[in-house]
Amino acid sequence: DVADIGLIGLAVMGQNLALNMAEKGFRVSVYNRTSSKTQDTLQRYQQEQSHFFGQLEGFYSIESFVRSLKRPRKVVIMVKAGSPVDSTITSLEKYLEPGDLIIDGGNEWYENTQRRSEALASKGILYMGMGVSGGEEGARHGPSLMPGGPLEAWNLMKDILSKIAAQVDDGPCVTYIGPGGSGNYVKMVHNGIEYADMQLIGEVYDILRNLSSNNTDNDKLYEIFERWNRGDLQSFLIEITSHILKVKDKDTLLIDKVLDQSGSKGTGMWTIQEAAKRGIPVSTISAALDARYLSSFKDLRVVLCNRLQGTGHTERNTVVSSYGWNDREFLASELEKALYAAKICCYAQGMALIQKASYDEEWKLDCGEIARIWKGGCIIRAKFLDRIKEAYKRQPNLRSLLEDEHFIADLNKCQLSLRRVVSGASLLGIPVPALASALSYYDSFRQEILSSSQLIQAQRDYFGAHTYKRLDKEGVFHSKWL
Ligand code: NBP
Repeated sequence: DVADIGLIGLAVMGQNLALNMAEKGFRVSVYNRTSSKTQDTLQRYQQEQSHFFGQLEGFYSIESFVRSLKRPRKVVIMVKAGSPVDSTITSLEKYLEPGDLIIDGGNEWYENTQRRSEALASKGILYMGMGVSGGEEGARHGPSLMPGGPLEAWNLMKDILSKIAAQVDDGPCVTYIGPGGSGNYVKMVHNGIEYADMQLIGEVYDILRNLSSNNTDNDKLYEIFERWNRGDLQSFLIEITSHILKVKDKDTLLIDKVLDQSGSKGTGMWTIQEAAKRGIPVSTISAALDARYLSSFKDLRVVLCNRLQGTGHTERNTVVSSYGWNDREFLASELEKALYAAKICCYAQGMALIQKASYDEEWKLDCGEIARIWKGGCIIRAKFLDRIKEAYKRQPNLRSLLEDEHFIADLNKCQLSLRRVVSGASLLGIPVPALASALSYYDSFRQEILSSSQLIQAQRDYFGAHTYKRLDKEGVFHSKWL
């Protein structure tokens, strides 16, 4: 019983996280249901261990794996979310003792974590649900970690997690998120924001691609993303886009040969379901998820592309010249500002959902700290997150990022560009569902009176006697509208 920590599940994430722990000086025991993955992990360990400060040992039975751990035992599970986590817990718990701790690092539905946590608490076993972001690279060299569960469990894990997480200027990308399934919840919303961020970048790329008049323009698109990556949009997703746009396949860009269907694994869908359940508008995240679904209807798109009309050639030239988009420098700067404004709206939606869940579930989450731990390691890491952190520092009870004075100034600077990009793209027939939804989100919050909502409430009262309230006097009213 000498190992500091055990890890079960040696697929992409688990294997890399185990090596990360061994590198940072911990004695790690590993186990996987299929033994070949344990052997693969040990082989990688042999190859990479020369600069490791800790050690890694493989086990082929759960019992010997558990026996190898120091008390209180700490076991990280990195298996597929859902029933594999339940069966792993069942095979583990008979060897554990009160005070031991299990941490599930998968993309788990937060209520599953709460159910497991309650069941294990009755046996004195601590349980955490921890979001891990950053994919394979992050897991190996420093992910963003979002652990939720009992504070006592966090105190046991704090040292290890702080060392294996990504490190940024203001500390490691890990913090105690909060009780219950809050760690999984925050990771879920992180992924929802990631969907929207990717879709927004995809849409501005679509406009640039569409308006590239020749191969030379096209081959140089990466330069625009490289430039953006030195400004306010600096982020991992913009950076990888510039890398993607450099890769050639024979005489064309490889991206032009990629099948135009984007998949999803479920966390985006959960975010939308959760937002709908809690009554929080997340229209940009929703538009991003819909865009992925729509992309899968390839056969229908192939048929309809010749049947549904768009903009003619002459009109197209008129739009391009009237928007000044013949000038690629100007176009790039318009898109940069539009993307920045839309990004603020998209993060405002995600943070609003986290705040609502925190309120409903009494988690007391710290949104500024959450933004901070997303600054490194994870897929949405970006300079921009510092501004979100600062916004919550200025005003911890901010109702919306749109209410922060710095974001108000940014939005006021960029909103016209967003308007021109959305309207120009619409006139050109380029789909921009996420940019358009961000603009509508912005414009809706800008209205003192939402006339559409007045009409909807009147209609509801008309056909269903649902009643309405008035702006000019107190009370509840029902009218004969006919
Ligand atoms: P997968 O999600 O592909 O799961 C594979 C692992 O689950 C293997 O170790 C497999 O064991 C084990 N497993 C399965 Br499947 N059923 C099992 C069962 N009934 N009992 C015990 N073990 C079982 O691995 P991953 O991509 O490394 O992801 C792990 C977790 O991390 C997931 O929840 C994922 O959503 C999350 N995550 C993934 C990423 C990413 O970039 N991949 C990023 C962030 C979070 P076997 O070898 O015996 O089949």
